[in-house]
Amino acid sequence: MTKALKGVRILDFTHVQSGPTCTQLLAWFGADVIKVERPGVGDITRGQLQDKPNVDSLYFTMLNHNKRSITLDTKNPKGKEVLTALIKNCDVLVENFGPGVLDRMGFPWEKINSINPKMIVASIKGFGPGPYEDCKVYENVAQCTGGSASTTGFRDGLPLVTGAQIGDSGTGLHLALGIVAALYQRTMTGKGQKVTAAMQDGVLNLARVKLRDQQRLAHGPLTEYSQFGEGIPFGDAVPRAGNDSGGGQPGRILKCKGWETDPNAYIYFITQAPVWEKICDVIGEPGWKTHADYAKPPARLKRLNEIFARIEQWTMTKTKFEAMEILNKDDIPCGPILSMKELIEDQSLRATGTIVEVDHPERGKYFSVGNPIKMSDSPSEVTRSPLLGEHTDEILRQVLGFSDHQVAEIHDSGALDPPRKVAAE
Ligand code: CAO
Repeated sequence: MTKALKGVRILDFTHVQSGPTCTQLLAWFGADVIKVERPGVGDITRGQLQDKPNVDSLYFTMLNHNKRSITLDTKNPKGKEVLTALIKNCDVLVENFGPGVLDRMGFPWEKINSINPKMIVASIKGFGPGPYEDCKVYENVAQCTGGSASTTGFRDGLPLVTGAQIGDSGTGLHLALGIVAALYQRTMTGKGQKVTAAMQDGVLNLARVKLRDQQRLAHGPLTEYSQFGEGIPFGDAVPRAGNDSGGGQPGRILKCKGWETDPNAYIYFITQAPVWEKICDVIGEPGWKTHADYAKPPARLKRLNEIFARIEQWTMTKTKFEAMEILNKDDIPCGPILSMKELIEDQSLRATGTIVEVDHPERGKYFSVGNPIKMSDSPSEVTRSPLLGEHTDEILRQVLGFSDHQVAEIHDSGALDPPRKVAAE
């Protein structure tokens, strides 16, 4: 079976998390992703958060599946020649260097476009044009500057960052979509273009409902927020809403049996209006079906704390899985709080390839998250990440067509060696 992006070649200049997320997705769709890494060092994450000494970290391996690795010192004159050949032979260059790095390397957009007018140059930066455009950015900075942290957490507590990497992986996803759209446009125009995704913009896009609420505030209190029922006035900015549901159907995280010792014995429970009567029956409050204080959603909004406290009395008598089973029979939307331990052991996620076991020559077997996007005609198989420079000679010969003599010249030039070694020679 063929793959959706078969025949597309990516010059992958990405590192850390945001860019590698993007190019890993493209690789899963069948693109040939050539990761260009600094000789001797490679992507810094190879050596970060190592669980086993002297082998590529899970941080690296889990973000760089299905890619090939070439090491190249792009500041070495011969290295620049090889990079030029790569630009000629690839369809897309993806990078998430700090601001100005590609220009300082001697490869601004204009030059790349003159070398290969069909090339799409896709970049992730922390910020778009404006006061912060020159700043380096990591995940949590993006969460803080994109509106997520100010709206996450409890009203009376600190702003919070989330475990989901919405700044890095979220922006990588945005960029991947931009690249695929640019590739499609190129089939009609024949031209490349610049594609940029700023992490602040990506986070703000994911926090869109909070920008919605910011504007609703001008017209009155946000009635679905707990603080409305608690009689606490709203300020001029969207407050943190704890675990309140972000939609029009009130929801909360509630304790389940075992919560005293298990930090994840909780369930998310949504009091969706169409199933309100079923909820009343399940929790043993049939009188609430007709009582004026509870029967209709607007009346319930002022009593959410009381209502959820009563529902919690019921959920505390069940495990989160028992509660899930009972509630789903009645179509009541809910979800157990699943730990990473439970997810990694989940057989249904294994069966769909969302959790995969991968074998690596140096670290052995490990689990990873496979492609979450399933396509009926472009299956994704997850293959291990490359060792540093594993495919250097293969790429020089097979992709760039260099002869034995040229490859020897490139080796002799020091372009494939760590700069430190060159300086010592
Ligand atoms: N050969 C020679 N030099 C290379 C090279 C290669 N193959 N690959 C990289 N380099 C050099 C660059 O040329 C650059 O040198 P100069 O600063 O002298 O021009 C240098 O490596 C450092 O690049 P950098 O600024 O990208 O890396 P950093 O570690 O200082 O910063 C980060 C990291 C992530 C903060 C920064 O890259 C960034 O802001 N990226 C954009 C936003 C982003 O993606 N952030 C998410 C990261 S994941 O949390």
